[in-house]
This record gives sequence, C-alpha cells and structure tokens, in this order.
Amino acid sequence: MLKLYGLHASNYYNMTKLALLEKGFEFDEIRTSPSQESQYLTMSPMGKIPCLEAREGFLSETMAIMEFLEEVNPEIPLFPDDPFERAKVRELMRVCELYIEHPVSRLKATVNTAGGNHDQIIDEIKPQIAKGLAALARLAKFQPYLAGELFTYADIVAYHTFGFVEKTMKSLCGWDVMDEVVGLTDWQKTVASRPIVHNMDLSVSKELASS
Ligand SMILES: N[C@@H](CCC(=O)N[C@@H](CS)C(=O)NCC(=O)O)C(=O)O
Repeated sequence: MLKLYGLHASNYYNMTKLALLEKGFEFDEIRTSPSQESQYLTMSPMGKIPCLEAREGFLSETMAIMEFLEEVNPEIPLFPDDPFERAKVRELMRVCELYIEHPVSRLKATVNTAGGNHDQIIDEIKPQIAKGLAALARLAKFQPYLAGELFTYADIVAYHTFGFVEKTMKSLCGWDVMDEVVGLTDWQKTVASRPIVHNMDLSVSKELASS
C-alpha cells in the first residue's frame, strides 16, 4: 500500500493527496512535518513534505510524484493523450508553481521570520505575481477546466496553489488575486464541486480547525 507523508497544512501535500484520490489509489496518510533529521532526509532529500512511499522506495517533489502516479495508473487519466496537450498541462503547472506560488511562499517565510520586512517583500512580489496571473490568464481555457474539458493535474496544482495564495495575499495585504483573472472564481467553484474535491476539502478544514 502506498504511504503519503506530510500534513494538510501544506498545499503541496494537498495536491498530491488529491491526485491520489482522483486516480483511485488506496493509500495511508502518515502525519509528518518537514524535517532535517537524517532519517527523514533518506526519504525526502530536501526534508520537505509531501513524500510518497511506494513499493520501490521513496519519492519526493510533487510534480515527480504526479508523473509517477500517471504512469502507474493511466486508466484514470489526469494528463491528455496528445503530447502537445500534455505539455500544455505541464506549462500551466509550472506557471502556477514558479510564478504564482513561489513568490507567495517567499513572503510567507519572511512573515514567519521575526524581524522580517514584509512591506518591502510585498512591494517586490506583487508585480511578480501579477505577471504570473497574466500568464495564467493567457493560457487558461476554462472549458470548464484550465486545459479544456479534461480535469488535469493543472487543475489540481492550481486549485491548491490558489487555496494558499488567495488566503495569504488577502490576509497580508488585502489583495484578492482571484479578481485578477476573469473566469478564475467560476473555475475554482467548478473544481470545488467535484465530489472527491468537496469531500477532501471538508475533511481538511475539519482537521485544521481542530488542530
Ligand atoms: N518542490 C516541493 C515543494 C514542497 C514544499 O515546499 N513543501 C513545504 C510545505 S508546503 C515544506 O516541506 N517546507 C519545509 C522546508 O522547505 O523545509 C514539491 O513540489 O513537493
């Protein structure tokens, strides 16, 4: 049985968990915090969560885990068949990760560090995020999903990216990033209404509220 290590507080953990659920895998969840302990580093070499334990060994990095899941179980596809369309899904995933999530993670890390200068970082990252959002607006099809009719890994990555980015930017500088891309809020509602996503969201918020 697959084992998924991590915590619901992590947007990357939630992306991986949603991919496992959507693809119909059975797996155990092992609550694990990021760690630089030598034992955990043998499983996840950067000490990050999530980490997946498969029969063959341990795997970290969300995108690598998703590629693995797809190859192990292609029956429920989360990538399109066509090579170019597959690449377009990966392009969307990278735009969300590199140009929208990463700047916000950097801000969050500063906020968590005592004495960090948030205002300066906010001024720095807002134009970066605006550029990432504009790129997403150029790429997204919203028909009804990001890459077209098929629900893909791009939707999974973007859904949990925006779960984190929307909340963080609203609370730290009052900016609603969802307003920046026409169609984004409707897309978010469409994804949230998928039964698997809905059930997972319910259990995650219940768990986070009680922790
Ligand atoms: N590139 C990694 C990012 C994962 C990541 O940043 N996880 C965060 C939690 S959301 C973490 O473990 N942070 C602790 C650390 O960086 O040491 C992936 O795709 O899985």
